[in-house]
Amino acid sequence: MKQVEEFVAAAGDDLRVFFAPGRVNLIGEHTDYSGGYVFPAALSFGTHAYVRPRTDGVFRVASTHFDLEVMFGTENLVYRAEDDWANFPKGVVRELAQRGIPLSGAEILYHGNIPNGAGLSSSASIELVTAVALAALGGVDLSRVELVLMCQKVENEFIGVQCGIMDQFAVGMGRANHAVLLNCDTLEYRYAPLELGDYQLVITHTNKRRQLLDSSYNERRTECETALAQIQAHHPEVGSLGELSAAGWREARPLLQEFPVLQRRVEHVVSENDRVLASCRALESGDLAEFGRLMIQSHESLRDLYEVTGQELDALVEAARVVDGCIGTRMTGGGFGGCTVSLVHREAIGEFQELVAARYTAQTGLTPTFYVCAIGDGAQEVKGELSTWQS
Ligand code: GAF
Repeated sequence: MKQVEEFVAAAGDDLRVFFAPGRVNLIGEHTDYSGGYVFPAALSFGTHAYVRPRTDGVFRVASTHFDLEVMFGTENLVYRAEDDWANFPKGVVRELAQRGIPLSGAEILYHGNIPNGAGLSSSASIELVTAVALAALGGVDLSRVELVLMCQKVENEFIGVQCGIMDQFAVGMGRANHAVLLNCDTLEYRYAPLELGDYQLVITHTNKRRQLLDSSYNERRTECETALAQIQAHHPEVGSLGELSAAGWREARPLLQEFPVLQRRVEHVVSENDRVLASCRALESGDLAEFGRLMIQSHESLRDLYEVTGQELDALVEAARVVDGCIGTRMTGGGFGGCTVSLVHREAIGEFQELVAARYTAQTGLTPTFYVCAIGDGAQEVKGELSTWQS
């Protein structure tokens, strides 16, 4: 790509290149901000940041996908709607500056291939690639988990999306060919090898765009907080919804009997949490059929109890379920549009794409996009020969 080549040529020996992936969540949806479990993996595609250090404290950020170019310093940084995607790097610079990290400015060109608004964490990818790059430029040794938490703070406080920790964690901490089982309450985690045998993960994009900021995402979080407060009024020992066992929830459920919507939300969180642990066990024992069944149950719970799917995601899942060779399918990410993830026999992938596209288009008028996924590593500096990563 010409813009990248020109940037690389102009930067010469000063050039540094960083990469942060997108993520796909296998199961454990809308559990992170309730202190539950999630089971995401980093994708092999994501965002590259081509960086040329400056010495005047000024940042100039540009993207190969948008015309917008924004310049800013390290002080008085505020969210501005017209700065669009550049609010992510601005927020990161603001956080780093507040932590006293030396920031001498930089030219940054972003070049990514995560579809925007697809629920594959394009925002966390820009945040992490910026944070990892600027920490490296500043020569500071912030731990990766610190950077992950910092980027979540950017999203919560600068952008205004009350997201949990899952996206930033997967993007910052992912490992090739592994999923991460993360306890979002304690941040304890472990990697589980993604051994899928003859099956592959296929992401299908509804091509219905949505942004968490204008979806009901924040409303769901508030509902969970309200439900927790009601439960805590009688059971102060319950620290988070993620802590509730199925038996604990059966006992607490009558406390919310006047709030059927809240009951449904909690029911989802508690059952989804169990499904994450069961999925991890199924994967580790090679029981992919069980893993697939749990994916489908997860989608049904997100559709009926948590109400974050919508007709496009439901149409994709229904279309996928009837394809021979597809043993599991569900929405992934925040919902309200975005993508599904499906477990498909490698020999059935062509047929899967054909049948799902035909049924989905007939039902919605939209054309889906498919990505057969490879699972990659978390954010990092890219070293080595230009030709291996250039554009
Ligand atoms: C979005 C959020 F950013 C995550 O924190 C998580 O809540 C997810 O939606 C739903 O599981 O991706």
